[in-house]
Amino acid sequence: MTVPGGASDASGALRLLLIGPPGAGKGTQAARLSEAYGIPAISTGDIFRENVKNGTELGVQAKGYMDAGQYVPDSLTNDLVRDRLSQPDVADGFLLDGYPRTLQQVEELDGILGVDGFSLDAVVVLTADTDEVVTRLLKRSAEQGRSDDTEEVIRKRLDVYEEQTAPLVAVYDERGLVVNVDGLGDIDVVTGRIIAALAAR
Ligand code: B4P
Repeated sequence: MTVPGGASDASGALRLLLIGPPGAGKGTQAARLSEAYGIPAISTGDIFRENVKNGTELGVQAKGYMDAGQYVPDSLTNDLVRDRLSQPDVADGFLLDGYPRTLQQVEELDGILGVDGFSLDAVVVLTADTDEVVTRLLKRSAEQGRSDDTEEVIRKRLDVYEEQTAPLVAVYDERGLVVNVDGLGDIDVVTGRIIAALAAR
């Protein structure tokens, strides 16, 4: 499915990125957008957590970084995305949630897509202020007990985001791909904002 009146390539495939600080609502919105557009949502964070849960070699390697609020090394992350994007279900498009997060990952993704002559249609940047995201993540911590949702680790993750991921917005903005969306407010309202912003492109 394509965005009515909006971005997608000649084949109708829609390739989106979702960028935002921890707690901005990436995972929450990715699930809804996946359903709305009929494309798989691929969350590197979810894939890492699944590997940690199953005690795989990748999970063992990733866990220490995640628990400290650090990014998992590019080499591990890039390999898993390269593998995931080789699966047949991405033929009609995909939504990458939480990847790329570093400039090196941007280059890697360019390379992965470039081999097939594919390009991105839009990069949705979800914004939310620090107080709000800390509140959300502490609430999630109380509900789900995620090991990286302690206040100290949340603050570290926010610093890492500012340092390593925020600069990606300028890179994609230069390519004319960025769609800024306010992530504050009711979850359905935020979904509506994203869909409207993509349709307006
Ligand atoms: P992620 O899983 O991506 O975790 P996150 O940034 O916290 O976002 P998440 O999607 O879970 O939360 P959301 O904002 O939706 O990454 C976890 C870790 O994995 C990273 O720290 C890193 O170590 C590693 N990793 C992942 N990708 C990597 C990469 N590319 N390179 C290197 N390392 C990588 O939601 C947060 C909470 O807010 C939820 O409880 C939700 O219910 C709530 N919420 C959402 N929207 C709301 C709204 N509108 N109002 C109120 N609450 C809302």
